[in-house]
Amino acid sequence: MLTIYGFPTSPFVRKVLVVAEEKGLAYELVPATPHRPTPEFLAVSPFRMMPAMEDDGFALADSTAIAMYLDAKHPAPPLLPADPRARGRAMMFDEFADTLLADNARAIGFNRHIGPVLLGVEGNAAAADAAVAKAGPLLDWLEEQAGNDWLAGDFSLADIAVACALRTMAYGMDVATRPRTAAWLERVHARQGWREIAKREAQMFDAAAASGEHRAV
Ligand SMILES: N[C@@H](CCC(=O)N[C@@H](CS)C(=O)NCC(=O)O)C(=O)O
Repeated sequence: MLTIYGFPTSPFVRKVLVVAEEKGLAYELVPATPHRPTPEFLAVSPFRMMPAMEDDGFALADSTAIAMYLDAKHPAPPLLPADPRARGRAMMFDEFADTLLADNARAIGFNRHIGPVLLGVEGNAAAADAAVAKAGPLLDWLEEQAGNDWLAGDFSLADIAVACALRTMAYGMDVATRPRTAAWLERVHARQGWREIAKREAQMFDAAAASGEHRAV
């Protein structure tokens, strides 16, 4: 049985959850936070980061590593295009999402919404504003890349990773102001797997914010 540890407001956890949904996998999501780690979480997350997973005794951390593991174990539908150029681009988008985009997304989403509402900590408005300024050119580049279909050939890890980083950014700003990006995001958001995770994320966010359960940061 596949167990995924983390909280879906993280772009990396969300990415793994959407991958699992796209592949139609049965899995259990165990809410976990690196700030109040349980022994079970520490046992599978050597770097104290989310996401981490355990699958029939096999533990793995890092969203891209987990995505690649799941893709190798459950090849259909494929997460990566077969065409060499499209595959290279898919991995480039995944890296772009996980580094440049996610760094700014977290600064924006956390300081403007997730921190104050979910964790009860005051957001750093200046840090969020600085991240918005840095995100501008990244979003301009994404707008140039977005066409009438998916980012790298067929629907792939590229679309999942970038949309997941943008979802975190969207907690603190409108990410759909550029027309081609907005249309592409709508296509991603219409997919069944995305809808399932978005619904669960909203429920978990609201429940955690209401209970104060995660306020130990
Ligand atoms: N490269 C990792 C990044 C994971 C990561 O940075 N996760 C954050 C949450 S969004 C985390 O667990 N941070 C805990 C910490 O920095 O203490 C991945 O793709 O999974």
